[in-house]
Amino acid sequence: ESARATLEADAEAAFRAFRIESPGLMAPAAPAAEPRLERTIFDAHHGLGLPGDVVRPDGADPVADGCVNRAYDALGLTFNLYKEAYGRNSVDGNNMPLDASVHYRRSYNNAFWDGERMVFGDGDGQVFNDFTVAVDIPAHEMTHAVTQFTAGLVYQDQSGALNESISDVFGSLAKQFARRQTAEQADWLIGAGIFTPTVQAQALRSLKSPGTAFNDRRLGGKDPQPDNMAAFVETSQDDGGVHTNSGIPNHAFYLVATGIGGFAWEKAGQIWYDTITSGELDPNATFQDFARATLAAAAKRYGKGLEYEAVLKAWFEVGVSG
Ligand code: ASN
Ligand code: ZN
Repeated sequence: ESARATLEADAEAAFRAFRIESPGLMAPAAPAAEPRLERTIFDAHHGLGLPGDVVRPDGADPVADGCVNRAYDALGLTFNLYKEAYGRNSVDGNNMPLDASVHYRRSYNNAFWDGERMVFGDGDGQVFNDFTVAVDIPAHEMTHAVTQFTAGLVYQDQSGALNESISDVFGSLAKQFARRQTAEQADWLIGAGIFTPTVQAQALRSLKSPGTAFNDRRLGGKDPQPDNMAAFVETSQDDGGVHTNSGIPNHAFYLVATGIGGFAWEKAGQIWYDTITSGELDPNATFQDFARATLAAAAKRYGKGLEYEAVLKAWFEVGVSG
């Protein structure tokens, strides 16, 4: 309880500073322009060159290649989540056209945002299917672009794990938004369906139960994600464990969303969105900095009611306090 009191006191100070330093920052900003969705899907033809050739320009009919159409649809879905839930026009807030390349390299077991575009591998067909089959993966990659244009979280150690977590949070929210599922109904999985049936894996990661998404020798054994600071992984690999320690803020978001209830993209998502767009978060923010910023954002938007309490309780449960 004293740790909780300290976190709350610090959040209180952060909130006061926030109010003083950013008058009106969270008032709904007038959009710079009418929202405009412009998608272009490219085919890298299994090579390294990017972006490759245009295979589906914006407004064109679906093509025979399912990867192309899934990427096209996922970009549209994620654009709509940001626009409809948060009033954001594309990843930069200014209608930046969205490009994605599919069929990058051969048997490539990953997807990424390269600073300009989303890129998807086909998977090796042994362990991984192609990376467009789970809508939360394109949404995760697109959210790296949103983070780049907003909080600018440095992709290393705790700020890197926060960067990763934000991509998982809005990736999962895009899937929930598409399915109109409440926090209770959602599966909270990232990458469900990207593994071939022989792999002992339900997904890449779980926000509901970090550490339980897979257990397969070919994936290095058991899902290594912690759900509490007590199990924080110190490592120099993976930019300081950004895909591992993201389990902690991921689970905090899950607890906030289920604590508040209803559609997670509404209040919980709004609090996280306000946090990354506040201009108050340091690019090298720690989990504790981020926790305080989410509390300040919750208080700013919803006052100190059940939403604020849910945020406070969630960070306490994952061991981020004091
Ligand atoms: N799929 C990974 C990600 O977006 C690629 C990477 O490690 N940057 O997190
Ligand atoms: Zn990522």
